[in-house]
Order: sequence, then structure tokens, then C-alpha cells
Amino acid sequence: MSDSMMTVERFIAEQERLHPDATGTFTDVLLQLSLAAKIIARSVTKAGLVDIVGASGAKNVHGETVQKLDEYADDVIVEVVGKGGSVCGIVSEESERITTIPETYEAGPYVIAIDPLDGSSNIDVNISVGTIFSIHRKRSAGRDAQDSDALQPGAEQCAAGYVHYGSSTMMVFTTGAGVHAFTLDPSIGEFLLSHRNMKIPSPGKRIYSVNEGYTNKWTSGQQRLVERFRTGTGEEGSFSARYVGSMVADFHRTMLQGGIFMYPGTADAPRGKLRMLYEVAPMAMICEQAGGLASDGRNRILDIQPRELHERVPAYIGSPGLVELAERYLLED
Ligand code: P6P
Repeated sequence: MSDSMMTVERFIAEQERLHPDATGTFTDVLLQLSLAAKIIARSVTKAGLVDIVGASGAKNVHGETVQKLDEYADDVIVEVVGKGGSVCGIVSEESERITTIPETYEAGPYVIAIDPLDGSSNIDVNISVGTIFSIHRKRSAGRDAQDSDALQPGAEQCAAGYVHYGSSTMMVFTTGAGVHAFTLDPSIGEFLLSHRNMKIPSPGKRIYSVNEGYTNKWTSGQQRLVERFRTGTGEEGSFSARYVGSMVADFHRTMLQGGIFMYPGTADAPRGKLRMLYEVAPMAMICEQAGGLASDGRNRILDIQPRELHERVPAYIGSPGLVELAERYLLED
């Protein structure tokens, strides 16, 4: 079968056959996430037309105004995946505590961590947003997930992925055997394989992606690194600056074109803004599987032992040479 007719369902089924001991439960989690993505995409692409645009007024655990679509996306995933019988817990940006599965539903051996709609502040201005997910295997005893089941180093993830609601809706994920992307064909409601075994270009395009509005709050090493990119005074020459302000969009561009995406720490927030479990660790797994690197500026992201469900971590993700260059500058701090 040609890739153009390879649905995500068939692709995952073929991958499952490579694991004789597979029970199909892991496959179910991925398929449920793809269904949730289609349901969310249906609303996101009509955001201007239905009454779910604009802040709901509620606040999430970080005190940020929750957009109605954030809540909707969270509800969809909790409904579709939470009641799908394959997971025993869900960690979400929208919920302070881990969500366990009601007794009336079967609980499975996996825990997912999700950012249901990352970049949601861009919804009202029609800029790309995304869903990010991470899947871990349950380690604790008993039916219900414990925090510890989610608080595993990123290197232990069974799978990681994102859905990019952009000019097209694209689901990109890895199960540890390369990164593969599926583009939604709305006319048949199927995700079709569009990029098999994605590799991040290296050195790739010289693009740096960071919010330079925080320059005065960065460390001196960070300031000198971005000064090198901005002025093109390094041996790598001149760069282009690209920053959408939506991690999925900035990361997806980096995956396709190369470059480096950064969310550094600042004097006010030394650990930066992005969360480890459902933003940085999944993107780090994807990036490494595509031949890139992902660091907090000193350490490999996937080696870091998380301590809290919503902990933040500085992020330097992209083409290997640029991430290594960033680490050299930050070591001088
Ligand atoms: P800033 C969106 O709110 C988000 O969590 C990421 O998607 C994005 O990369 C980052 O925050 C943007 O943050 O501070 O540059 O607006």
C-alpha cells in the first residue's frame, strides 16, 4: 500500500505486529488520541464560527485565563481516552491533580500527560495551536495511577506526539521507532501518512526561535548567544528570527527546517515557562528520535527526573550543532 493511502490506524497496527508481546492496549491509546485530535480539530478550525472562542473566565493551575477551547479540548481527551479502558491516569495542564479513571470504567496500564491546547492565547488571532501528549507505562501497584507514574524521566516515555492545528491538521508522533507524521484529509476524516521517518535537518536552516522581549532578564550567556544569532557574527553566519509564540508551531517548523527553539530561564522565572511533563519532555523525545538534541541548557532533557507534575524547565531544542552551541554559552554563566 502506498503511503498516501496509509491511515494512522493501519500504520499503528503494522507497528504493533513488530511487537509479538503487544496486547493492543498501547495501540488503543494512540488511536483514541487520534480520534480526540479529529474532534478537537473540528472545533479549532471553526473557532471563529462557534461560541467557544474567547476566554471562559476560568483560571488554570498557573493563574492563566483559560480559553473556552482549552477546556473543550481537555474534556474531549478525558472523555475519549479516559473512558477508553487503556489508561489509569491523565495529567493535564488544565488540572492541578492527576485525573484517575472512575470505577465504572476499565483502567489500563498507561498514564498520559497532555497539554490539550497549547498556544491557546493565539486562538483569537487565528494563529496555529496544538495538542501535545506523552505516554508512560504505569509503574505503581494498584488500579489507579499515582503521581509517580507520571513523574518518570522523559527517556522512559513509551510514546510522545503532538497535533498541529495549522494550515492543515497534522498528527506527529514517535513510539521510539522514528518520527512519523499524518495529515488529516477532512474529506474522508482520516489521518494519512505524509512524512515517514522525519529527520530534523542538520545543520538545517539557520533559524533561531525565542521571545527576545525577555532579553534584559536573561543570563549573560543567553544574551551573548542570541546576540551571535541576531548579528550573524559567528562562524555559522547570519540567521533568521522566527517566533510564533505557539510551541507546537515553532517546534514543527524546527522539525521541518532545522534551527533552534529556545525558552530560556529569566531572572523572574529561572526555570522558564514551559512544563516538563506535557510540553518539553514529549518534544524532546520527538526531536531526539528525529536526530536532534533537547537540553535544559546544561542537561539532556530526557535524563532529568521530574519532581512535580507541573514543573517548568528551560528548553533548547533543535539541530544538534545549535543546541551544543547554546550549551557552550550557558556553561559560561
Ligand atoms: P511567551 C503558549 O502559551 C506557550 O505555552 C507555548 O506554546 C509558547 O511557546 C510559549 O507559551 C510562549 O510564551 O512568553 O513567549 O508568550
